[in-house]
Amino acid sequence: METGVLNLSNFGGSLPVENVQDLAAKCSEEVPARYLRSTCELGEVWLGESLQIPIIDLSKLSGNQAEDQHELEKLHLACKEWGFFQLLNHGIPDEAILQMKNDTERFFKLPLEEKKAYAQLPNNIEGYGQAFVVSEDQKLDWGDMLFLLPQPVSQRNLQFWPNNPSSFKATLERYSSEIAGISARILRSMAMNLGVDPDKLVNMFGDGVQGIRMNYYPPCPQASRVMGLTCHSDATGLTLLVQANEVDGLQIKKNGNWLPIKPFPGAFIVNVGDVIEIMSNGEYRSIEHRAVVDPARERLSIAAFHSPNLTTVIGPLQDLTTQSCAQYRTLSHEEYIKLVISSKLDGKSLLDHIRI
Ligand SMILES: O=C(O)CCC(=O)C(=O)O
Repeated sequence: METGVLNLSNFGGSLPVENVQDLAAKCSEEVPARYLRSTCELGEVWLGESLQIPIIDLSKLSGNQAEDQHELEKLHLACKEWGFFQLLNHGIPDEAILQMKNDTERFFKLPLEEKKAYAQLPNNIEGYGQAFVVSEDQKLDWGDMLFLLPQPVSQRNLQFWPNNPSSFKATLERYSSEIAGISARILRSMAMNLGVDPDKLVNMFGDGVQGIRMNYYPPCPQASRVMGLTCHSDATGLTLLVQANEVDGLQIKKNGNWLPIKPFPGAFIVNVGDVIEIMSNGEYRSIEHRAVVDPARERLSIAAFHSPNLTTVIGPLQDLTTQSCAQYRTLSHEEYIKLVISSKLDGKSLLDHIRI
């Protein structure tokens, strides 16, 4: 590895906790108290069907035609007012997505001992296990995950990439590169909308960090009292998520309530992360979201997180702070990653440390 380049392997990890898939197989009625949440934390869920996140057609985002201008405006509003949208006509072949879903599902179906061969190591965020457990008394999420860092390619830790299913490595490699391509196209449109050089964000995110988190949420006998993934905003720049099976569970915070998201077949759910909120100097919003679980069916999702390359500092873009004051501090990428890894998931609390 080149000298002077940050090594993503040693930034710290999560405290080890019980495997939830295994625990779920043993719990037929009551789950341990550490998983149960207060009514206040569970909040109110929006039951109407009328409100849904915007839909963006990527094939219309080149910005060259009049109809593209309309789609760019829709994207701008989606990023400002929702921080979330569904992305259609993205051009990734269905079969690449299906293969990724299938291989993920097959990995989680392996016996625990086999999955443990890819377990997270102390002080490392990659591998099979849980994330964001930073204290012994913190509430726990009803889910396991396999987290990998496919990019930058020079920093891949193939020891955490499953050998079973045998197609997994090739599938992830293809998925990772297809998704990074889509992410770059969205970033270009976002830069145009923010009024900065169209290549600005693409250059910052070029050869950047891509993390892929495969989430497995087992069914839970007390589903309405636990959380699959605690309410959080993404500490990264841009996330593209797919549900790997037919079970819904993603909810986003809207007007103080939780809004369930119904994914369109073939769409990616895209969201603005904290890094884009910071770089846009608060114009775009990274929105709190969470995953709930089902009483009878397992749920799987695959989230692909994109962050700038490791030489990029994290702060408001200079072009956006000539007319108005910077609303966030500028941090080195190293400082930023350390802050993220040492924090538990807690809504938007990370941004509160950085907001001026
Ligand atoms: O499972 C989901 O739908 C949400 C996943 C998520 O928010 C994450 O992995 O950060």
